[in-house]
Amino acid sequence: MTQTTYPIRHDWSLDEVLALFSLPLNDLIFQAQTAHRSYFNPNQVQLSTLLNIKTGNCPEDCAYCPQSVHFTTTIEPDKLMPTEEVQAAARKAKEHGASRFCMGAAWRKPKGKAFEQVIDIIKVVKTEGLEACMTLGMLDEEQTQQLKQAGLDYYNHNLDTSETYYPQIISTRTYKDRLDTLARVQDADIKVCAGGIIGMGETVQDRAEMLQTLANLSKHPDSIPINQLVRVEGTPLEQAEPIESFDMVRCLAVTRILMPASYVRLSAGRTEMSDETQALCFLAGANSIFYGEKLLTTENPSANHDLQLLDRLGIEAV
Ligand code: SAM
Ligand code: DTB
Ligand code: SF4
Repeated sequence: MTQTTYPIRHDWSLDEVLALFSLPLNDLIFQAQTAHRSYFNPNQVQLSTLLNIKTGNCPEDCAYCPQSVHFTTTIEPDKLMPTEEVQAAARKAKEHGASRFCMGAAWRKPKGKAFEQVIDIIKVVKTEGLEACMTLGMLDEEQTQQLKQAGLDYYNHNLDTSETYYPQIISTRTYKDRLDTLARVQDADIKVCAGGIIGMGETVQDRAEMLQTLANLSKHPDSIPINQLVRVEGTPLEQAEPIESFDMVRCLAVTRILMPASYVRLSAGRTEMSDETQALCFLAGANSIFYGEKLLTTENPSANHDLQLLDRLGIEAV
């Protein structure tokens, strides 16, 4: 498994990252494989199951998101799910083989009684023997400490795109807001899950800038989800130009090289990918997926299909 010490760096220049994006694919994959094999068993993929615990009516205006109150989509808004329902879903995920349970809430930031319930939810998920991950929007310092004390393992908070492109996608918060929450999570010693979305009309330079920002944080995120945009009807990005599968493969490979010891997740967008594309993504260094029929509000491949695919590739689910 751990054969060589591939360097962990926090001083990547934009030119270096762009140079990786420009490598011939075979050279890029070779380098990503070398990085991957330095820190991980290349034949294992971690399974995370997602549950949307609070749906829709979000005051933010993220152009990709069907849960924003600013856009008209088919999403039925719903208040915070009762703790028992979350527990039942966590138990089912564990029975199906997931090791981490990720819960999302369509909030700008958590508040009041709902936040108190979130604390109870973390505790019950932990009693089911799963790692707990939450994504609740911006956090203040006190909330971050309370999440840590409740036993939260991971907090997901994506940068989503480059600082340059951010204002084209979201107007209701700044990139600095995002970085501030990430710093609080890291200071509280909660593992950071932070990545982004590709396919929103951004340039390769935007992708490189986003990955450079993540790689040059004082500590690399422990988990990095790379999402392919799910183009949802009614959102401003509904008609975004589809990316080609090699864009995803390259982005995952560069992520693996920049942050060799982190879990890199092939996240949203897999329903539009062939089995062969997904195999290439694993070859490029992705070693985590969302597992289970649903992401937050959109479809994911069936659990059976995923287990069969992993089996066909000789990959063990962990
Ligand atoms: N409201 C919180 C926030 O934005 O931080 C947490 C939930 S939000 C839905 C979590 C992440 O889902 C976003 O940061 C984004 O990366 C991802 N996401 C949302 N809609 C998406 C879409 N249509 N395609 C791909 N990823 C999406
Ligand atoms: C992440 O990076 N991707 C997940 C999770 N973190 C919360 C969400 C994907 C959402 C895809 C669109 C939807 O299902 O609403
Ligand atoms: Fe709200 Fe999160 Fe969706 Fe943005 S991505 S609209 S913050 S739920």
